[in-house]
Amino acid sequence: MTTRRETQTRLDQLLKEIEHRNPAQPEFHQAAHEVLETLAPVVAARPEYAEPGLIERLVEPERQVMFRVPWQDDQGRVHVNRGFRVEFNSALGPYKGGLRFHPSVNLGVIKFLGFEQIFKNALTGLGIGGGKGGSDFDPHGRSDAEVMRFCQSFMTELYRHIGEHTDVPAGDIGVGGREIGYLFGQYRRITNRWEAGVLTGKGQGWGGSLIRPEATGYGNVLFAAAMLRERGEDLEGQTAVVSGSGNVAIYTIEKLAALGANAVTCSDSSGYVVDEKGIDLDLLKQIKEVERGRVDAYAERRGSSARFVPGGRVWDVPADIALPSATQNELDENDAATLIRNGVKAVSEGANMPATPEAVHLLQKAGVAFGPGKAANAGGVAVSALEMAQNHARTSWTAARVEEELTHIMNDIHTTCHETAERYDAPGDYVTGANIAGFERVADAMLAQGVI
Ligand code: NDP
Ligand code: 2IT
Repeated sequence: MTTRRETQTRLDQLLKEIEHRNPAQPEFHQAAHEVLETLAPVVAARPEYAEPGLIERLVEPERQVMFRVPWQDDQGRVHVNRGFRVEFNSALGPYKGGLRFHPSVNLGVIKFLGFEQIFKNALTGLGIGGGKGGSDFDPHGRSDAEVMRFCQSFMTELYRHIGEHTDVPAGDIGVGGREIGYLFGQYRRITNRWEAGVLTGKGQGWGGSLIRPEATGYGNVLFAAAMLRERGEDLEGQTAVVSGSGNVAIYTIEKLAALGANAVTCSDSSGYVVDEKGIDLDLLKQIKEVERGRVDAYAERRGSSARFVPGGRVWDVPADIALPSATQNELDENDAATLIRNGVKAVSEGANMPATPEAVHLLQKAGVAFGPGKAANAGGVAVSALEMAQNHARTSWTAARVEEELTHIMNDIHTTCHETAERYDAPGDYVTGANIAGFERVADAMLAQGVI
């Protein structure tokens, strides 16, 4: 029998090969490290997982598509962006995962997100594989017409790679209801099909699921609540710091308030707002969802309880719980030390990989409950899969039904991660629990389906 130490040596060797074979993709290396450094206990315990080639197949996308996206701005100038879709793993179902439009997007970023998505989607217990896509297009400051032309050009290539049984994109940073609408319209025009299940996050009048916009933020708060419950606490009366002010952050703040907690911050790439009375959600939604403005406008209009801190990070504000909901690597070791010094009890990742590996280790060492993104933010993709189910049945469920399903799914994910961590001698370590539980489900399906 192979020992854990021998197995870890083999995984470390594989990590070196991954770095060598995928140069200049630091985010992908980071995501692969974070998973592979927790798998030794399960690979050592179950010989079938040590089968040559299994993990090597898991870290290699099934297919990667890169394409040119030319479009014209309102002055008639031509711009050329780069489009991506990484179809990582379809052992459990059609590739499923969002599209990100942000200037920082490159192949390594999309691969990190696609790799995370495999395990996240497995944890939901639903039949969805892992994929991700996007573009280095920056929607900030672009008119609706420019965004529409970009989306149409993007879909003019993407349509040939996706489909309700093949690959089902959704939103992520820079892609919300407006963009999904333009993308869906172009897909329908090119294919001449009403194929509702080809994209999720659609508008509610034309195939979108109720609670999909809320699902990621709501789900993350439910996951944080489950971690606190495990320690005999709840959210009532807790102060929370939330980063970001987009889809995930807004509905995180909404659910915190519904469960009796108070979010006192939000942010964007210009800086953060701290509001000692708690974030006024109607004002934030008006500025971000309607006006597409910046968070300093919130502080200007809110009055004396709020101030804007240019360039700063929300983690400096004392709080009981922290919910990073903006982007990768936004919470580093220094931020973790500040949170710990201020007595934080739980950190739950609404964004994908927002905490650096050093921050995660520090938080766990200090006994802070830490919910990794692939478990904590799985509510979004889970409700996307419920949207696919509704589309397939040509029906739509009530908000109450979708929210009840979401609550079950988040509680199940929490229990699965918690129990799996205990089974592999890592009690309370949700990172290990999430990675191993997600891995087991995907690896079992891959083994059953042969070497493909
Ligand atoms: P949005 O585009 O709606 O909002 C993103 C927010 O994060 C904005 O406030 C944005 O500020 C800020 N942000 C983005 N990039 C940076 C950066 N490089 N530096 C500082 N701030 C930044 O995206 P979402 O809310 O949908 O996504 C947020 C996170 O949640 C991402 O990590 C995403 O992958 C993850 N996620 C999203 C899901 C979903 O269903 N939407 C599901 C699961 C995870 P600014 O406008 O200034 O750029
Ligand atoms: O990171 C994610 O899980 C998402 N952006 C949502 C993906 C989806 O298909 O709903």
